[in-house]
Amino acid sequence: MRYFRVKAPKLVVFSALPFLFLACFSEKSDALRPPVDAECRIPVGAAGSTLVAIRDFAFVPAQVRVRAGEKVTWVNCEPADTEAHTSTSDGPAWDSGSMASGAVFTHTFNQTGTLPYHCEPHPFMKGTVIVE
Ligand SMILES: [Cu+2]
Repeated sequence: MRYFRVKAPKLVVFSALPFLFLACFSEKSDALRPPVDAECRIPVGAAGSTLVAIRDFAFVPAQVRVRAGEKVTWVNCEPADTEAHTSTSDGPAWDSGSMASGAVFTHTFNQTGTLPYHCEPHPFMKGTVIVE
């Protein structure tokens, strides 16, 4: 009988990575699964919010679409030794203030419109909330 080397374990590790990443900010993971890691806890109160992760100096996803009256929650998923971020409207609509690793900020969007925002310390970090 011939012996075949099985490469499956490596494949399993790689195919699991996208799911681990998604689990960080998927609102479906809320309350159903334990936090993925210490830096990125999904807050229980975020159920019903559209979640935006802050990770690798970017807002993920960079654009979200909500209906008027709905909430968006930002979660800082960076490692503990990373500089703080903010979620700051380009206009006066909202400003999270400094968000350290693990911090959570929620804003309710009552007015329709396209609202660009950025991170104060890192202006290259940009995102958009579209309120319909
Ligand atoms: Cu930042």
